[in-house]
Amino acid sequence: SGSESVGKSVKYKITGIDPGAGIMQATEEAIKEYELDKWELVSGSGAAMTASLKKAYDKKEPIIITGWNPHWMFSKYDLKYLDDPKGVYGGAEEIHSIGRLGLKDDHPEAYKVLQQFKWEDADMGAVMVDIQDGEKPEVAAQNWINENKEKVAEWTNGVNKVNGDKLKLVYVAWDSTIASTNVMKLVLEDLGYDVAISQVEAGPMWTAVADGSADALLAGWLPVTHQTYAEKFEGKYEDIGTSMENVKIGLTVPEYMDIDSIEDLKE
Ligand code: PBE
Repeated sequence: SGSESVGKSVKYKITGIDPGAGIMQATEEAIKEYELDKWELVSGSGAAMTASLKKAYDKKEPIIITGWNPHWMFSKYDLKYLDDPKGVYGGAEEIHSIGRLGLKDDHPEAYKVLQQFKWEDADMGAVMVDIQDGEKPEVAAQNWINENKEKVAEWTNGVNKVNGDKLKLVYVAWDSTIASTNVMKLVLEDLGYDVAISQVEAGPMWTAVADGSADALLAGWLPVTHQTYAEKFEGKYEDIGTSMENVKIGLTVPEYMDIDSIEDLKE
């Protein structure tokens, strides 16, 4: 049957990203829930996954990846999410800005910016596409800021300038998070902060904010994607606000593949 050939054609492999990503935990869960006994989730990185996607896509070969929105791959390629009738990947997720305890008292101006920080899929997408097209992250971030002064003015509305206060943001090398973290770094620097951004893995990112060694992270995907981290560190961080609504994670395939649901992977 067609579905049987899908499994065989990809050697029963789902091409994933870094092991600490929430979407990896969700995919392990999906493998259990949908009884995909023959299937294996292969870990790697966001960059390795999109390289594999490009290779397969250029030859119209089958591939199954762990996808999410916002992501530039949806504007570069014709892709679709596989239906998830069991709801393992959740529904509409939100991106939360998560701060260390005490951030509001220590850096009230930065805290206020993070509280007022809200943008859309298309905004983050523009930064991501620019980076994907070869621009340095900080240049892509500055380009977006230059073109979106009104939006940035809303984030900084009523915020006073500071004088070189140090801040540390932690992030993971997910394309979406590289975009948001670079934009926020420049916005805070423009207000007078001295901002360090530090790239780590997902677990260490949450840990750094929970133990106070970093001030904030911008990629708290909730309620499902980072549920394990949010529960593990409950009471040790502050959920400052939501920067984006209606984001999504799920198994993703090129449109040319003849499957529509995770259930089609079963046999
Ligand atoms: N992501 C992008 C992350 C959160 C941001 C969907 C790859 C994750 O799965 O944890």
